[in-house]
Amino acid sequence: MEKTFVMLKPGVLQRRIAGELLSRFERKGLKTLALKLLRMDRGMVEAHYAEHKGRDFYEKLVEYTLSGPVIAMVLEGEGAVAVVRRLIGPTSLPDAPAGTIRGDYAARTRLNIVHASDSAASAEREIALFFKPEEFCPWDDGNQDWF
Ligand code: FUP
Repeated sequence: MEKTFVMLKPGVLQRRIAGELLSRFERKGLKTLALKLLRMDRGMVEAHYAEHKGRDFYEKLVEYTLSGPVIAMVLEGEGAVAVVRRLIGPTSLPDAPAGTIRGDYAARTRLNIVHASDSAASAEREIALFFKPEEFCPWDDGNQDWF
């Protein structure tokens, strides 16, 4: 089964909507395999957003990501990378449809409140940046046929 990485950015805890967002992933049937609250340091943020270094929005993006704790998680499901990207909606806020997380909860691209891996390769890299293997908690819910 495919795994993907999701990060709820600082605005989520600040606005007290972590439960609502986690609920969307659970409702869809994605399985939570690892989850933690953490405060990223600059080195970690720079590693995570390395591809954007030098872009005009980069410093503001780093600043926002450092502005409070984030919630990092690994979700599993069939086609999880693409499924989660559809649930969160497109990067550019004016294009994010109602019903997606970004469409429903964010008004500005820079503050789009959630990150999710955009490919299986990014998922692997991002999971390794945020989690040690022993932080995974595999479990059997007994209802796997439903999902
Ligand atoms: P996504 O994978 O959808 O999070 O999008 P990107 O990796 O392209 O962008 C990472 C973050 O940079 C976004 F969440 C917000 C920020 N960003 C901007 O502020 N302006 C842009 O034009 C593009 C991205």
